[in-house]
Amino acid sequence: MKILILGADGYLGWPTSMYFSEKGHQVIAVDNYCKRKIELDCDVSPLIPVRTLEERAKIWNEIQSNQIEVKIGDLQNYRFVYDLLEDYKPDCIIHYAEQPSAPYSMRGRKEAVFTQQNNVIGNLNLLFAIKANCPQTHLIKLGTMGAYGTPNIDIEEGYLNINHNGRNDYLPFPKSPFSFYHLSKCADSDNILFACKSWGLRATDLNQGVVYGIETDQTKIDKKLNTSFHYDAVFGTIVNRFCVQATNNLPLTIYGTGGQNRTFLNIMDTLQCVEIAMSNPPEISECKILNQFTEVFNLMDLAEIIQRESKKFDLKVNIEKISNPRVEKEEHYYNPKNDSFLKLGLKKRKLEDFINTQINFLLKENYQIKLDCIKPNIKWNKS
Ligand code: USQ
Repeated sequence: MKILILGADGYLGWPTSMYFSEKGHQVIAVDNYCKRKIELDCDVSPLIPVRTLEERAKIWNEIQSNQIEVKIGDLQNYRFVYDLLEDYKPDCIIHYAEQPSAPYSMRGRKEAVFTQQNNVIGNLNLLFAIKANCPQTHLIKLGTMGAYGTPNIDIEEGYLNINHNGRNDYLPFPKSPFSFYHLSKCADSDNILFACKSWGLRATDLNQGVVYGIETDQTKIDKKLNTSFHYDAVFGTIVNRFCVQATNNLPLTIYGTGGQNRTFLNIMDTLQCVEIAMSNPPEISECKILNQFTEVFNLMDLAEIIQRESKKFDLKVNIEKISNPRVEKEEHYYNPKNDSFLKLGLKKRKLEDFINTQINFLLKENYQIKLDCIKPNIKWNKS
């Protein structure tokens, strides 16, 4: 299959590129390097230095017969997107090419505008380019579980049966996101659904939970093929941050009470889910919406698991509740469904079985961390 991977320089994009290349697919890896610019702007950097996409593809291509091709360009430049799709006419497009940090999007006006412009306009250009050049292609788009927020009802997969004033309908699930970043994903989802209905495109929108993990089978082939792993308060997600904190004699930073519940999955299960989605394409005009996660954790329970696992390495780890920089419910009902992936054969990795591998990796490599980027300095509510 000819697969275009957008956002291929990122935490998920690069492992996805190698994963499908190793399976014999033709992979075209695309990125605009915007995350690297934001890293400079925020003075944060991945734990392990990351070679450019071109350099990593060159290393990969020297050891693998199936080559990854790289294109550098911005989805906001519609000519670039149109030319790309006209030249390659891919069978499948995996779209990760978005500013992924909720805190960055809440840093101020400039960052909120950048996030929404980059994400929403980039996605819209892509939809128009698909319509013009390859309307049959299967668009797989990375969305977020955060689009739903934390409603006081069960979270279905994308849609909800509603009975209102004696009438029924099956409608998109109400969205109640946590940040301008999550809002950009909601706008993307609406645009994709509309494009499928109106133009007969086909798409799978993956509402993904919080991803953790530092290695995949392909990054293990050569250290120079590592992915972009963050532990800072801008790009680092909670499990990855906690593991770095635990292995550096720092307390685990719980924002608020720790009563928040979130969905989680291992980075290797992201690859598994995307592959399952690719093997089960939607019909013409259909927009499938799947909830992509394997486990649900309360944040305090999560911290305690990491504390317990760290003890096995003789690490004494404290848990510190700090003032929550975000505006979010700290105690709430949470029952999201993920039946679709389970029915399609997803084999779940459990965080508890895996987390010691990540702690062990971090202890062994003993990378230098920057202490000043651990504490969150972006506040949702500045007053
Ligand atoms: N949190 C802490 N301590 C920390 C960091 C985070 O208590 O040191 C809390 C946050 O307040 C939040 C939860 O952990 O309640 C998750 O935060 P996160 O930073 O791990 O993840 P989030 O900002 O929600 O965003 C991440 C990815 C984003 C993806 C999203 C999926 O950065 O790209 O869309 O996870 S989800 O969370 O399901 O919306």
